[in-house]
Amino acid sequence: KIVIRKKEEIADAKALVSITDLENSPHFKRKPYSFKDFLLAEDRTGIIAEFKRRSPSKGLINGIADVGEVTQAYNAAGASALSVLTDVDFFGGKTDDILAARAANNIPILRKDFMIDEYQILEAKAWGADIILLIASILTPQQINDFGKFAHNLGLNVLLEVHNHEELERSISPHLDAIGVNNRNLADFTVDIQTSFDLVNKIPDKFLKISESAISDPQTIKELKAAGFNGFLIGENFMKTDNPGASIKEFVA
Ligand code: IGP
Repeated sequence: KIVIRKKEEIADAKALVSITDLENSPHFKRKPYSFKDFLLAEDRTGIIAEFKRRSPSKGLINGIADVGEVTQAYNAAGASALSVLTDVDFFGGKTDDILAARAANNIPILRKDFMIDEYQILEAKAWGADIILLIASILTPQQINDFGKFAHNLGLNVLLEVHNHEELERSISPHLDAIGVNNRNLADFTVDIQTSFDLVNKIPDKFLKISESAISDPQTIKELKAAGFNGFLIGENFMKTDNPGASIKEFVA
């Protein structure tokens, strides 16, 4: 089970880089890419392709892949967006990963992490991300609304992640752009694609609809699309191979 770092630990990190320094980052002035434009673009696949070294459920997935190379290959294969893990403790992510992905690509990047403080949203912008993730199960409705508003004021796109109907209902806010149904239960790591089919019609149509996790074949994407999903977040299926770039190419062929 994932135990989220306490807010005080993040507060410690604030001593390292001041908010002013974050705001002075060269990326901070850039207008973030529109998640919607890339998800719905005719020449893109709707796939949000993830760079993930390891996970709490699977352990080591890929210890050698180069983040610049892999994300460029994802982009070249038609990914609508990139997802880059920056959580260190559970996923072996690094700040440098998102910087390297940004330097190599001009499509939207999701900072994949457990956001529990506005400071992390400033980091995301400073590191060149376009989208932040808010996970309903670890945030109050008030936090979701406040963080969403904070991100929108910075021009960032906001993806809310839910796992059941109750989380969805309590977390809806005008400061969201996309709602992702995580097929993986973060409490026990069980996966079930049916979670997406069960929730899709409960998501208001003004939000982009994303299905997340455990997607491993193109046929599932066809079915999810037919059910109303616009986006498909895929990590392990590509990362577990020796060549994630070749693997996405084959997947979309
Ligand atoms: C990708 P998968 O099964 O394709 O590797 O899943 C992504 O959905 C998953 O990494 C994820 C995740 C998260 C990771 C979904 N929500 C929240 C960390 C935190």
